[in-house]
Amino acid sequence: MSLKIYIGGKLYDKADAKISVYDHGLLYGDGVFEGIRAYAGKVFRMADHVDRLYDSAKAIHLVIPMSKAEMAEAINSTIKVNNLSDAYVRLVVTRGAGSLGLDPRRTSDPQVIIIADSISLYPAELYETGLKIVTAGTMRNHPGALNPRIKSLNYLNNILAKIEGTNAGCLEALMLNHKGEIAECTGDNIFIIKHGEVHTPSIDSGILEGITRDAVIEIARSIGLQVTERIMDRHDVYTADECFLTGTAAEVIPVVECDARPIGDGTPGPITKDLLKRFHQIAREG
Ligand code: PXG
Repeated sequence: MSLKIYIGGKLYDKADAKISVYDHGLLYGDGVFEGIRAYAGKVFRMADHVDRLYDSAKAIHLVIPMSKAEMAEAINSTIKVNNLSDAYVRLVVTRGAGSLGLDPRRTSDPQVIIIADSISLYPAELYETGLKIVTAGTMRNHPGALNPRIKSLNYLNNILAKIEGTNAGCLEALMLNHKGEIAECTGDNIFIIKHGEVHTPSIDSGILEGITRDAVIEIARSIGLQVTERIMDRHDVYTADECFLTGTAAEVIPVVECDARPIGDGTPGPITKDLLKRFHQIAREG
């Protein structure tokens, strides 16, 4: 059976799921998105994802043509109609089709697209052995240009950073903000462990406020770990005892090397492994 894609309230076979080439989402990257997971048929942190989507839309003056409750219902029914239980949902809201020219007033009919499928970001063995990362020269968006808290359809600088990483033989790249401080990786937030405490860049480091990041902070605090959100620099990563990344697609993945320096003893650390295990448990329990 072909995958069914939701567009504007209707379901289409994957091959027939199309939007206009005049859509400003395509012409200008004018739109917002979310990446959401479902475990055992239940969406993980649905309300947080829907809230962030509407916040991103508001920030770009985009009115989503349905309520949050209707959006949550559309996400659930798209997963269900495809008979998926563990799923990755890619939700996109575009500005809609219009005439050529930047002005959003030339568009009408924002498109809500929901793809329920699966995703595998990194090879499974890297969850055991850990990722190597390098710092990219391409920096994260300047908050005064496009605030990184907006999950917009403009991911080109993250894509350029990702290419820098893969060109250097690493599957992920570390992005700095315009001040040279640690921001995040191209689609994941970053954490380090030092002396048994957890540290992660604060929101004002110019990052996306990751929902997996929030979940991991809660899990860490619930087991008595000290978690500090702060300004961090590369020295903090190089000298960390442990490091890991979080994201909806990546979940929790250890990092064992940064810029050719082994992190800790160069293998995934015990706190990272524990948090990874607990995250999987909590995600599956709902
Ligand atoms: N930072 C950035 C820049 C992201 O895009 C995260 C952190 C992690 O946030 P969450 O809320 O997922 O814990 C993201 C997540 C996709 C896709 O194609 C989306 C992301 C990452 C990778 C792929 O759907 N966004």
